[in-house]
Amino acid sequence: MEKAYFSLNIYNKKIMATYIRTTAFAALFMLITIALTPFVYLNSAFSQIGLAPVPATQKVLATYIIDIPAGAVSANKSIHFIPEKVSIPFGTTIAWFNDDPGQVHTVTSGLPNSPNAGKLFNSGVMPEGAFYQYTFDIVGDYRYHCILHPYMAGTVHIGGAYDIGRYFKMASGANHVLDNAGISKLTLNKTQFDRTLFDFKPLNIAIDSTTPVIYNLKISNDNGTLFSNNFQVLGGNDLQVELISNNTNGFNVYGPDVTDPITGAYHVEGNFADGNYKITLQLVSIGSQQQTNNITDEFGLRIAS
Ligand SMILES: [Cu+2]
Repeated sequence: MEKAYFSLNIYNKKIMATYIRTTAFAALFMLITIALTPFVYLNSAFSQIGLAPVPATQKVLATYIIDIPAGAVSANKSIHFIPEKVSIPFGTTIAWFNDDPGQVHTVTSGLPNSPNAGKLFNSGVMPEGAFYQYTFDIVGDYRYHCILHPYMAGTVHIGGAYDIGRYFKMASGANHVLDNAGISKLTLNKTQFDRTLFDFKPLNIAIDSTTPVIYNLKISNDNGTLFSNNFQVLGGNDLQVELISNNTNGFNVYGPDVTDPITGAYHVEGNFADGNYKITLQLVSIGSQQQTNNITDEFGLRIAS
């Protein structure tokens, strides 16, 4: 499994970073193993002290990645988790990666020192290069932090809204809200959340889990098509696309978060004005087979602020 280092130029040295991280972790693991060996035999609980799983040897189910960036250990750093505040549909698995050189961190539910801190999830100590993953199944807002550095904090919003089309189910971190005409519409409030993940699940379409599938996703409004792009996923996985509202000129696409195998979210940045939009999803091809029978669904989306 290989995490893609998208969008942020500081992560461009992907291969080297992976190599260094793997080597450094192997050395660290050996040292800790040697140091703990006498205790492990005395008390097996020591084997659980939080050597978090290593990407190379563990299967990552995660589709959405939150990064603990270099320098996160510093209280002066403005953001300790990237992204710091996310809005995702229920059922989404998040993987947090510790990419802070030489630093250990935790991902722990709740507010620091609150009575329920760590009750829902707690990664334990994560060395650099380790990741922790958790699947959010219940709608709500979740705060989390690092036990070792309580100024490190983030928020996950789990949305329960979904729309079912003829071929696809579209779930999202957004909510259904009544518009002025009293019609319930999936509404993305960009003041509340500057980013929202959409999950497209094919319904009743047989796709082998290892076959690459290409979808076309179009965003349009009354002025016509604003954005159109093809996205590839491995057949067994949903297509996940995050819309990010910022001052980007035009649209900027990056992802997927996880490249091997492709299970990660894609991201579309744009300057979304308030208004009504249409999201059109079309199945383009399964493996080498072009789909000519127009497997397409349209979903409504309102963007508000
Ligand atoms: Cu920390």
